[in-house]
Amino acid sequence: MSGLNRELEGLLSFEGEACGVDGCGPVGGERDMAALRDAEQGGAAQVGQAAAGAKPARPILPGATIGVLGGGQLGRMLAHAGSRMGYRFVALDPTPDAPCGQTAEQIVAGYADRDAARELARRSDVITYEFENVDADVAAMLETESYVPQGSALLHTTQHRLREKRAIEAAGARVAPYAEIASLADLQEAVARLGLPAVLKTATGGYDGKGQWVLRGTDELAPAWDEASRAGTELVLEKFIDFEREISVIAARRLSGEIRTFPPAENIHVRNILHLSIVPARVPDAVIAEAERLAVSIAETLGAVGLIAVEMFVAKDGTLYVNELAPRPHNSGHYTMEACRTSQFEQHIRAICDLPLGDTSLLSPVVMGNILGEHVGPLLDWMQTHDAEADRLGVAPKIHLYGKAEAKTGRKMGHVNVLAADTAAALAWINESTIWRV
Ligand code: AIR
Repeated sequence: MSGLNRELEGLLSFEGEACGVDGCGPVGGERDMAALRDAEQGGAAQVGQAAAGAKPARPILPGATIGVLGGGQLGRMLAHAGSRMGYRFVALDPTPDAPCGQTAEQIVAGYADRDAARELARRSDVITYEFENVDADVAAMLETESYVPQGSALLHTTQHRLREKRAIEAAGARVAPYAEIASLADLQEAVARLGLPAVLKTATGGYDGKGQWVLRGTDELAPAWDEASRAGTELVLEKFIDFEREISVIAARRLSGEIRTFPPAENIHVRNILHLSIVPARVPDAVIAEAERLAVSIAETLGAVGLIAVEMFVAKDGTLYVNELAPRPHNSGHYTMEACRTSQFEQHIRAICDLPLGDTSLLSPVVMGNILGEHVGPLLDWMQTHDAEADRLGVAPKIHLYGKAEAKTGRKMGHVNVLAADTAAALAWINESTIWRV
């Protein structure tokens, strides 16, 4: 091994965010080292300017710039994890001073702006996305003109519920019975066949409960059709699964095929928005093992690179139904930031840069609680007081805020990871807390 490689090996030898990575991260002159390394490898990768159409030599090493389509909280937390490892970040997002733009460089432009996307490519060695609603055509253009290891095919699949369901079924997993809806007559026929309650969803564009109508009575069909058909996208009706629990598994896959999964999270939603993720999930070990097996099968079948989050319903008899997929860091994986040896954000960087994946072991039981717009005021009040209840229960609440300017009701503004000796203590603290009373 050359002296240079030994030095690079040293730069990469840390494991996860729990190792005091702050002390390891951004190392001066990484760009020079990367350039030197490229010279050693025959100059295949041009750090800072991925040549059009050329695939940079893998792996992508610290000193390189990671371009992110989307500049929200997921991009921000990716940039936090990646900059500790020595990467630079540039995000493309239409909102000035976006959450990721506060910790990385930002190009302020719409997702469909091809010139801006080309500028992102010019400034990046590798491109990723943090939001599935980024423009798929732009992602496809970037895939041919620069380096997008995740590819645009998975984005194309997961941007559309019907395509996504077919892909899940092809991976050998179950989905809730569903029907494609193109008219009120289709809706009436599907409801007669699948029964009520059922959920009408837009095939594209929805997240956090947006673009969904729960149907409980036949009198609700026509009004829901009226509203949903105005969304200008195809619609899908899903049979409502009477589930016992909702869980999710996040898997990471590298181009080389290496896959690791994070411990499944049990998710509790309020008004269709994730409220809590409880880890370990309170389901039998056999369900955990099956959920992890399905996530691996889906990641493999879809040829995912980077993270893929798999949301599932656990029916009363233990059967798992896959609800939806997200080819990016996921809200239900925020618990990994303090509670796992490697966070989902570091793992995504490792996967897209083709570095060995990190250990995903759980360090502590944890409950993640989302901070929505309405919770920010109570959270800020709580932060200024000594919390005797946290001491009594032996819990450590860790605060994450995303730097969003507007605290609208229902908007994700941050989260709290409550570390505890067991999830019951963390849940007891959350129930007692004044933060989530509204
Ligand atoms: N996001 C992406 N898919 C689902 C979610 N929650 C994150 C991304 C995106 C941000 O939410 O980080 O950029 C958008 O948040 P908002 O509050 O501006 O809608």
